[in-house]
Amino acid sequence: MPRVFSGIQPSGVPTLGNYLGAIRNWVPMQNGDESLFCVVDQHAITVFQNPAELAQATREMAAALIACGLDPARCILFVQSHVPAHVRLAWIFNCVARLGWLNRMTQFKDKAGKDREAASTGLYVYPNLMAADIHAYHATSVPVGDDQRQHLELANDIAEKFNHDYGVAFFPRIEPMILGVAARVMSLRDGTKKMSKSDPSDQSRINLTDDADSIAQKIRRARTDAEPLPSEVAGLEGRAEARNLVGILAAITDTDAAGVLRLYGGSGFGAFKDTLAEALVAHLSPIAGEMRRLLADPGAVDAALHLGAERAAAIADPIVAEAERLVGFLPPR
Ligand code: AQP
Repeated sequence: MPRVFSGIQPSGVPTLGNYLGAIRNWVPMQNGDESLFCVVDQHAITVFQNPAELAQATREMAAALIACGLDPARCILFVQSHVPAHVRLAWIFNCVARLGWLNRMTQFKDKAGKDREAASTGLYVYPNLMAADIHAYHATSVPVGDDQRQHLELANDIAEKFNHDYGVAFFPRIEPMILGVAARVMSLRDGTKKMSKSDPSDQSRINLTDDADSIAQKIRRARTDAEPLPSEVAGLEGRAEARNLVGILAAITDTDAAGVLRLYGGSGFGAFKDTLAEALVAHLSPIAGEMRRLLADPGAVDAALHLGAERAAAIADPIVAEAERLVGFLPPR
């Protein structure tokens, strides 16, 4: 099995989008030292984070990953800033990637908003650090949501240019793994925007820590249109909000949109939303409970992360040292 790497930002509480598009798909990929899952705090500060909240969110994210089924004994679970090899390689990649390539990144345009001059330079070079996260381990398999596809193409362009410039086949090609029927979960308030943990509106998302009442209330208030659900998938065309809710129920009940519409085609949204809320509560409540149990002993979570960082560094340090040697840096010792 190829080496797997994936990361998640501690920029808030993980959402249903992070869970269905990423975390839940990581669980069956656990394969000892061949599977690395990283809480990417250095990516998170590309947008200002309150320091005390960032530290807490980093630990909470690790607890969420463990509660969702990642076992620190069966994979390498760690925090990005604990392994300096990532930023060492990112600097080299800053010098390999071309401005024109970064200018095309749609996530930068989305996150920077209208006032691009005011965005951090970290946000701009974020994809170079992401490429370094992966290539520092010679990982070739990267499970991500659909929104990250463009960044992975860039990571391959960087590797190819590095290999070309230095005349070696050092960094392998990465294969994105875009998984699941809910590869892109959309905001509950706007079916054209993805669900995000940093969306200013808490009503736009389901957090993995939400209690049953909040989940039911958010689903009840989720935006929809006035038509009943169609019986065929083609009938969801042009109905972004309906498509999103159908997709969520499909993902949570391990079926597809056609399977959901076979059962609920012709129903109004009232009854459908009740079913969806019940399914979400049944699925997510045990995760929230396990997170609370883990966070009651923060020292144990931190200890697992420290051990994960040591195992990660043991893989990344020699790879990044070799990249530095290829570039021409004098060996430090
Ligand atoms: N709405 C989504 N649907 C499916 N997958 C999603 N992912 C994020 N949102 C959705 C996937 O979750 C993984 C971790 O993402 P991240 O935390 O590194 O960054 P992000 O994609 O920017 O996620 P958020 O929630 O939108 O965070 P903020 O609000 O901080 O920007 C990735 O694999 C991503 O594809």
